[in-house]
Amino acid sequence: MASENNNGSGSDSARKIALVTGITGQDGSYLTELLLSKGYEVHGLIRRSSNFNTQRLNHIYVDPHNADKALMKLHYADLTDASSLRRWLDVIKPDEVYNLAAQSHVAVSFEIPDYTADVVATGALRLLEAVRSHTADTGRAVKYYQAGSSEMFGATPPPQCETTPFHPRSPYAASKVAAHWYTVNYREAYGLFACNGILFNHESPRRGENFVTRKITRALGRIKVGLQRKLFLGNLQASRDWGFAGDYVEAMWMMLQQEEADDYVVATEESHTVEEFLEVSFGYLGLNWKDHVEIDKRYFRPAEVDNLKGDASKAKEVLGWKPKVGFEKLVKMMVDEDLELAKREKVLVDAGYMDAQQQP
Ligand code: NDP
Ligand code: GDR
Repeated sequence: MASENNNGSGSDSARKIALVTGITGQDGSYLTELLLSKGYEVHGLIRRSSNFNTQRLNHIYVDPHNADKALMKLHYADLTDASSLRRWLDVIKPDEVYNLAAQSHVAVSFEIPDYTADVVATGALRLLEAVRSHTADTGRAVKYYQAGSSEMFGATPPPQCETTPFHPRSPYAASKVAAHWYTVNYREAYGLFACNGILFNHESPRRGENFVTRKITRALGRIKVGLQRKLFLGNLQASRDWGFAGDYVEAMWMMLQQEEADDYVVATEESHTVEEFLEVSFGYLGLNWKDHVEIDKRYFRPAEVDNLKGDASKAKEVLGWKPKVGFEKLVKMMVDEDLELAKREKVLVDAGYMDAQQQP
């Protein structure tokens, strides 16, 4: 699906142009929908993969040969490749850059710490430097959004707001702290319009299947239709402030529409344990999670973040942002979609087109 040519913006209209890294991820797909609905031309950087990695964008994609309607364009690049970042900035000439790309799995960051730091921390620095040098050479103004995380607060107890000290508990979280301070530094040193969104966990039916919420709802759908019996999980007592990804990408956009660049916490201000997520989701389908869940020590982390609960007062007051989807609605949205997915899988399994294997 990615463009093989140097087909940059080529647009001579008054449309705003956005450049999104991590466009194939959960947030990238929601942000692209939002920006297209606001009349933007959206350019996404995608990395080369042996399989297509654009499933979350299939419903948005328009063949680039249909030039008038194809307002989302994809280009190969990588946050580990500085030259590709600078080149696409020069070609696309964006008004806004959203840096969403990351090795975003906390547990996996303990397995591949070096790579995680390269993409999450140094990758952000590469992109900031590309934006800085592009603006210096061209005199253009470019606004930059950095996808920061509540994981940066780590061991610091809730409620967590913009002034709460960071105490990261994983290579991923430490890398996000570095990216946060690189962003602040480029704002202070070069006057770049650069914002950090410190977003608490946000989920959706498009969430990656090895994050705990989606792992639960995916397994639950399959258990309900008889394709799976057991679900193996780690620490059920961790507490998270879970919101809906569709709400959170609006906050990203709002940050870049302000007069001044600043940093904002984005959260629902409610926290629930993994066990509560199990209660509500299994209860919704009339099942008891205790009949299906087993604890597997493999899913415990070398250092855990016990309790995250944000204070989003600043985003509410300054941006006028507030979440529309609460915890129960989010859980039900995810369960409904994954039940439908499991029913479709069941048809394929019954017809012999697919194995009834458990999800990893
Ligand atoms: P995902 O894991 O769903 O998406 C990550 C994206 O980054 C994917 O498009 C992925 O590509 C891309 N990517 C990974 N490595 C590279 C690389 N080396 N070069 C270029 N692109 C790369 O994350 P989310 O959408 O959930 O999150 C978006 C951002 O927000 C991330 O930075 C995450 O750390 C951060 N964040 C997320 C929160 C959440 O709760 N969802 C909360 C706070 C922060 P591919 O599809 O090929 O894998
Ligand atoms: P998190 O999300 O680490 O908060 O990072 P995840 O869903 O992976 O874990 C949440 C909590 O659930 C516990 N847990 C399990 N987690 C997973 N993945 N798998 C399990 O089987 C399991 N069992 C229990 C975890 O220990 C943890 O306490 C997410 C990512 O999107 C980051 O990129 C983002 O920055 C933060 O949210 C905010």
